[in-house]
Amino acid sequence: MQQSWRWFGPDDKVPLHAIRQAGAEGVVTSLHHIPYGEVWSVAEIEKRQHIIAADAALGLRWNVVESLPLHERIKLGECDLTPIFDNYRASMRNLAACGIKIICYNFMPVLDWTRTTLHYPRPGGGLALRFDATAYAAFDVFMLQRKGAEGDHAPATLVRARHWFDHASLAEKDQLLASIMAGLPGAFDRYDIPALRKILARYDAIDASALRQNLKRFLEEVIPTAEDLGMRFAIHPDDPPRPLLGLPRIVSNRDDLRFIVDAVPSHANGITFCTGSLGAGVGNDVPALAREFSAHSYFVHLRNVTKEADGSFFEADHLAGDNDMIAIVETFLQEQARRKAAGAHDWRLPFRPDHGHELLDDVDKGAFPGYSAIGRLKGLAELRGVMLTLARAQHLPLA
Ligand code: DNO
Repeated sequence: MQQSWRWFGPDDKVPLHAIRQAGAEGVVTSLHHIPYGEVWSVAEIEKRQHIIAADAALGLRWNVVESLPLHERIKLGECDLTPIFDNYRASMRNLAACGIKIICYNFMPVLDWTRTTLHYPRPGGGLALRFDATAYAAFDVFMLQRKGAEGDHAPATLVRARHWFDHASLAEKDQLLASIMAGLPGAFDRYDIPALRKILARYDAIDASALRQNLKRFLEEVIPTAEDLGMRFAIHPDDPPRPLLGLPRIVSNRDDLRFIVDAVPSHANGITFCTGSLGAGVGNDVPALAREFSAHSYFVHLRNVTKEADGSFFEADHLAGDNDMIAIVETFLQEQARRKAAGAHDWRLPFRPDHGHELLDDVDKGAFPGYSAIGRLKGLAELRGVMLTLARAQHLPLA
């Protein structure tokens, strides 16, 4: 599998040479400075490519786009979307012209990944990302004061949430809002509470089936172009995989993934198999999902979570937590072997160690939440060990 590493561009506190030291060669990036919905020009794409490849000794190249973001209006299905789809296809053509063929995107309304704490202490002083059911309920019911929100939380959680809200300082409440908003790295839209209420209201009439139709429409607009260009689309699952703030989420479980791959059947229409996002879903058997959907997966995010009884979870070490990472990796190595045997030129599956704890000198370095240097280096090293061992034992091609 192609060892890759997410890099947020020249503003990323983790420099390119650190990627090489960690042992990755693929760089996963996005043009975060271009507003959603505008065209990515060849000049801007090449500029980023040149920065990545500037020091040839590092041997790095941009292999996956994460993400080519969707304008919110595509998810909302609002107004005339023709110019937005045209722009999206123009960006696709420009990326393909530069040799970049794998596009990761998501279809989460309003928010991307969502956590309530970015610095959850682990034994020894490492820091992890955490989603806490109590803090989330306090935000939803008492800070946002969303109509009907009480019904979306367990009674015992509501009692704890009320207590949290009554005792939290203003700074703690601000911190909670900032943590919830942190999942939009590099994005233009950051919401305060009034702005969040406004954007949520635009989704009032959109339930899960309407959102699914909007996703299907998007796929119908872009997948034929992707086929022509030899591109692979890879939708990222919802994180966490459940409705949030009353918003529907439609990339959360087996049925959702099935709907997506069947909505527009095509080798260009695939999945980013994110073990951490899917792994936070109580009903998701992630190794089984990997077996079922590996043939549709064009990009893999490897990380783990530990779930708690009330719906909270935190990000565990890459090889610890609730999901059997060894079994999952084995499935993807076998899928690579299958692709290679079938003669596919792009049989190597890019993966990245997704998120990492803040460890040792990571602390206070100001990297994007989840995207520390040492924490991810550790995750990648562990995963590489698993891959080498499995590949040798089962005579599977590695990369
Ligand atoms: C979290 C990431 C997501 C992902 C997007 C893809 O760290 O996995 O932010 O990049 O959802 O569009």
